[in-house]
Amino acid sequence: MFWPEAPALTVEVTSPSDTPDAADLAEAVASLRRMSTLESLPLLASGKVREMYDLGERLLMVASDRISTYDVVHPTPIPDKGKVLTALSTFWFEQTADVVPNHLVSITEDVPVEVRGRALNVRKLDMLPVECVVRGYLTGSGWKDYQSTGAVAGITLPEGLRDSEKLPEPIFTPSTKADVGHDETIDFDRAAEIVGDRALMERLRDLSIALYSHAADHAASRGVILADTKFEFGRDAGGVIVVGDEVLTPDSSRFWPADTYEVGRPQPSFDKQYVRDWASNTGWDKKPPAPAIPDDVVAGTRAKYVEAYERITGESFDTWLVRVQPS
Ligand code: PZK
Repeated sequence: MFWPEAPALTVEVTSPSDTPDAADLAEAVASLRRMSTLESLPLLASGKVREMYDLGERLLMVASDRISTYDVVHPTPIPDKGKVLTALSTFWFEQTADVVPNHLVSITEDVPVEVRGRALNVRKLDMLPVECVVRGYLTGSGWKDYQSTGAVAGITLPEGLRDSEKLPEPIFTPSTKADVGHDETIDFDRAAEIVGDRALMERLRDLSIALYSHAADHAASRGVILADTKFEFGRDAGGVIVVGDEVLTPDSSRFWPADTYEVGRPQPSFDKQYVRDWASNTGWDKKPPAPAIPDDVVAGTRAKYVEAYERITGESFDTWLVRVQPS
């Protein structure tokens, strides 16, 4: 087949047989799509689902369409996932700018056309070495820790709480930033030790709870429960505390539809439930490599991400695409 628009890229295809077949080539193309490589900028860091590039004075954070379930990235992208998460993060940065300053500089300035909509131009910060987690509901590792100890991050909770139950008030449950493997929940004193400044840690806790409460109230008004979320803070050149990373997205938070919420059982995740349910039914053992996702599950999952964005912001996703379009 003649392909006039073929990009000038070299792909090394590893195949079990000597000659790569159509499936090998399809996988190679899918792998290139997942990489979302910007050749023009120095790559500073690459995470499971996003990349960070150097813009000189600033950074470019690029969200890919990669998706992970059970901590393993699937070989199949979810179209527009990176754009939806970037749009949602931007919505919350604008919404909470009066609660705490954030690192967002621009959604268009110095953002290359090929990543428009999925990338943010942000300020360079000195990142603080703890994850700032806030939980309004008892789920995930919080529920596990409560069941075995009656406490989460050193905070003793009332007896008799059930799976997914709303807490009497949001709690701050910081964690370590693990390079590999899972972040580990730590108590406030340990977090203060790691940061080396107790007053600073108290400020991070108060800012985190203020951000969570603001977002949870907004989400509730739109029929969405914000169960928990994770923030990352840094300091700017003047020492001012700034919230960085992505904020209040499905990759950093648990969003539950309010209309099907039921205490006493795990809640279906707004965005990933399709993939999780499908993946469980395939008999996948949740160890790498993750299986490719079929078209109908991809389409259903994409629709859920867009629905989450539109439900939370009250804006159509197309409005975002127009807003970031090169003029
Ligand atoms: C920063 N990460 C996480 C890892 C990614 C992102 N504003 C900032 N200033 C300096 N450093 C960071 C930020 C932010 N946000 C973020 N690590 C450093 C990370 C891997 C890939 F895209």
